[in-house]
Amino acid sequence: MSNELSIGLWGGTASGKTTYLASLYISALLTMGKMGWSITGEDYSSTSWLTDAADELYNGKFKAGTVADNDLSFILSSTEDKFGNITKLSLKAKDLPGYKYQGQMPDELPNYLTTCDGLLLFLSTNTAEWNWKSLHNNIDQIKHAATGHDPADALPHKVAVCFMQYDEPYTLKRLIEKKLIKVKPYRGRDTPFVINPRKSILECIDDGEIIVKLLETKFKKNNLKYFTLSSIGFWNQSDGRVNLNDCSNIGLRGDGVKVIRSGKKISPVHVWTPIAWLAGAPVK
Ligand SMILES: Nc1nc2c(ncn2[C@@H]2O[C@H](COP(=O)(O)OP(=O)(O)OP(=O)(O)O)[C@@H](O)[C@H]2O)c(=O)[nH]1
Ligand SMILES: [Mg+2]
Repeated sequence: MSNELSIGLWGGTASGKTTYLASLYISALLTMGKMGWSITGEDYSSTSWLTDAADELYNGKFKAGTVADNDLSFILSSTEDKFGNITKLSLKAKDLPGYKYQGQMPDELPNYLTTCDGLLLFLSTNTAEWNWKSLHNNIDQIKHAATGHDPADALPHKVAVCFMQYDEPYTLKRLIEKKLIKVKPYRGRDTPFVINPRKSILECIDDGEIIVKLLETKFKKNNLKYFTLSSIGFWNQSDGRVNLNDCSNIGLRGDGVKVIRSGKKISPVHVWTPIAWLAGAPVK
């Protein structure tokens, strides 16, 4: 038996959309053979895009900002549970340049977002141009694209609100100051986790308060959940311990290009968790 849902990606410039897709693949490989999820392209071009992006990330590099519209489709499937059920999701991940979500979105975008059952909304301290005003306008367009939807009503979608890149040093420092970080073992290494993702958005994201209020007014409160994610994880010392003063996984190459310090030992944090929640599967 399988349970099929469609999920859409939504986030401004540099919120981490492209890196996230690559990290899903890497994270799935790391848990292969155990209870978990897998991702594969629905067609050859999506598969080859995904393996290229994952290979780049695995080799310690970020892809450049997206310039073309990549219409990608993936199948996400969970491993079989004890009743033989498999959850299958279709991730219609338009990997678009983030500026398309600023100002008035081109018609195809609200049309796509409104047909999804679940949405992954990405927020980060990196997204200067996409702000609460963009969010308000995006939601308005999604409402108007939904056939038969009274614009005065809350939208029916489930939204996983994802605070991306919390590993970023300035963000992590602020989270530590606000006592929102707890270090716990994760896949054999010490990893800093955020205790209260909703509060972390209020504390760290520009206009966090108004963004959270808008979301909680425009969507049904029970259909919203907050997450903190890192597509690249942290830098650990050789014994697997983490030093909170030196755990950023970003390094700079001699020519100034950002690289991932851990290289092939990259370990994305919680990237599948919002998907499990959207799918109605237990969230670990
Ligand atoms: N620290 C940290 N930085 C990240 C992470 N993911 C992405 N970044 C940084 O953010 C930049 C933008 O990430 P992308 O994945 O390209 O963002 P995007 O939303 O696809 O951006 P556009 O394609 O321009 O809309 C990257 O080049 C990295 O510098 C992460 O998990 N942690
Ligand atoms: Mg991109």
